[in-house]
Amino acid sequence: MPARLANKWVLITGASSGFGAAAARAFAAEGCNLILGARRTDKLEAVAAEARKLGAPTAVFHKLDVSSTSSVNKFAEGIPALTSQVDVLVNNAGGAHGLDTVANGKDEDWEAMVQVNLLGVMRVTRAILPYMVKNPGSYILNIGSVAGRQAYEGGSVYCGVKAAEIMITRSLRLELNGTGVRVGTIDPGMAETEFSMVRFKGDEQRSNKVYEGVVPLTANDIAEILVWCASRPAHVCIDELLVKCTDQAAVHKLHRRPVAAK
Ligand code: NDP
Ligand code: 8X3
Repeated sequence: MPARLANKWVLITGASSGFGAAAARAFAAEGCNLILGARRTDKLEAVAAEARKLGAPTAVFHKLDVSSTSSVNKFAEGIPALTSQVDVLVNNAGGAHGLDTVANGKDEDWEAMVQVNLLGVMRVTRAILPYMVKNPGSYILNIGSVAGRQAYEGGSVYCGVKAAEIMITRSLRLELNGTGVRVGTIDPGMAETEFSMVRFKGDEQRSNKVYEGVVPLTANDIAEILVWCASRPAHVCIDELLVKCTDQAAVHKLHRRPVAAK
């Protein structure tokens, strides 16, 4: 029997766009309470309002910068006023900055990717774990990437931090064995979100090229998978899932249809 999600408490980082916002809507439709974090609070406010309309009994949001320990700790300090337990933590905040080769890489891009994708997951997990360990059946769902499983040119640091995310997930599962807390990584391939606009620093043309002629994953595809994982019975842990669009057989092997001339 699938677990009932109604009234569970779900905390999502990076809930202002893409997978995180779609996950907020999907968990809201299941009747979950939501705690949402990201830096853009105007976007979070809109996602939280939508979530309430979709059925979330509670949907609160707070500014969160996962690259700052004090921001993460302040975010977590707000939890006891809402609930004594977190049932699902979606460590989703992240992204790529640039697509430069190692030879041309920029310190600020490398540092941002390590801070958000690697240290961010560590900081948030450390801060939220006390609300999960007394709660068998709770689930930490980390968002990895196909990039953590396959290297590509210009992806050195992003591939590296997403590979680290897989190892963090595996270590944490070992550390939490016996507590009943589940830990999994969902590793998507190409999905059309704000990801490429962030990677290419607002260059819309370059960003659109990434998805040209293919049918990529959508944020909703990943949100549905997160809800499915969380709704498995407490004795079932989805450890690792690699999810790609059908047009993407491998990072470099994409089936692109001809695009009509404009
Ligand atoms: P988006 O750019 O749409 O979403 C990224 C989210 O992360 C935003 O909500 C952003 O919020 C948040 N974020 C970024 N930096 C920080 C920070 N320092 N503190 C808090 N929140 C932050 O992209 P996606 O939805 O695609 O990305 C979500 C996750 O999925 C990322 O971890 C990404 O690496 C991963 N991924 C994406 C794939 C894709 O092709 N789209 C494929 C595989 C994995 P804000 O800017 O408001 O802080
Ligand atoms: C995002 C997918 O292939 O652009 O994590 O790195 S990819």
